[in-house]
Amino acid sequence: MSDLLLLTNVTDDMRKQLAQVFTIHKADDYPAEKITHVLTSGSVGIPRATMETLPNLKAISNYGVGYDAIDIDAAIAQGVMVSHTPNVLNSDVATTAVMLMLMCYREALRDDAWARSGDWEALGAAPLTRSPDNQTIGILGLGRIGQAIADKLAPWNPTIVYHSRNEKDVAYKYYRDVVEMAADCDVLICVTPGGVGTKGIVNADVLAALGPQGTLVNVSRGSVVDEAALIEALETGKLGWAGLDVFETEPAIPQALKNLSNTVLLPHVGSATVETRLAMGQLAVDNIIQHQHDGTMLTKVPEHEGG
Ligand code: 8YV
Repeated sequence: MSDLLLLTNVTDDMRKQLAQVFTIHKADDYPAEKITHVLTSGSVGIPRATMETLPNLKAISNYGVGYDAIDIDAAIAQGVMVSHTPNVLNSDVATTAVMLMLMCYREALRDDAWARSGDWEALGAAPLTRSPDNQTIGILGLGRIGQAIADKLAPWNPTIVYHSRNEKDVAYKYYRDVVEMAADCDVLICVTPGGVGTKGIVNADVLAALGPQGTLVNVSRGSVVDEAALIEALETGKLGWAGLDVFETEPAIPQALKNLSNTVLLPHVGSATVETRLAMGQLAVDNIIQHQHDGTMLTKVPEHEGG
């Protein structure tokens, strides 16, 4: 049996399948020279330094679509194949993005509190909210999840625009410049991969361009948004609202974001439904078991294809 280093929590069923093929080791005690396979998650990844202590490592299966916590260049240089779990989570992450946008527009948290607290009886009707209909919505990173978000938004009759590294063959308007796009948008939805290439791409200028009536939604990685600039913009009214599922130093969330009434905060649950986590877990297991059998993986990261 080959030796697998397990760096993330898995379900009993995943563990059972893995145990048929691998001797499973946990992060606190493993024989470095024997490890050939690693299973980790999007938020844990594997530090480059750890990877370098595993001389016989051949494959890493990432239980998540985002793999910015894995140093892909170092993995490829070490001859390690890396897989992730694309597609199976598109729908639920897109739902999370739409939900955050709607919660901001319709002040769902404020009005829930209004109903629970007795304010309705004491003060009367809650103040009016804004309609999410007919808005211009910018998608930052029009990949598979970005497209799913655009599709799910259709009933609200939006004008969809986008920024990606490269222009795509789609009907939506493309912006090369993120500030220019933000200036034309009511909502900016971040769904671009994390990592050095996108760090702080949503900066103070982008937030100011989005403006006092603007809404930021982030379901990608906390690193994509300059969080200090975001807090300043929300506190001073330069930006209207923010719906956030991810944070720069999660699970820690700055107290300032918690104190604001124009934020909706979620604990990185974009893909966290029973159905989707089952599908992601199965794909992560299938990838690592297939590699053990024949040296291939079902859903290798695009860098292996030179992408
Ligand atoms: C998971 C994610 O929460 O897939 C991703 O990239 O961010 C989420 O779906 C993450 O993989 C859990 O570690």
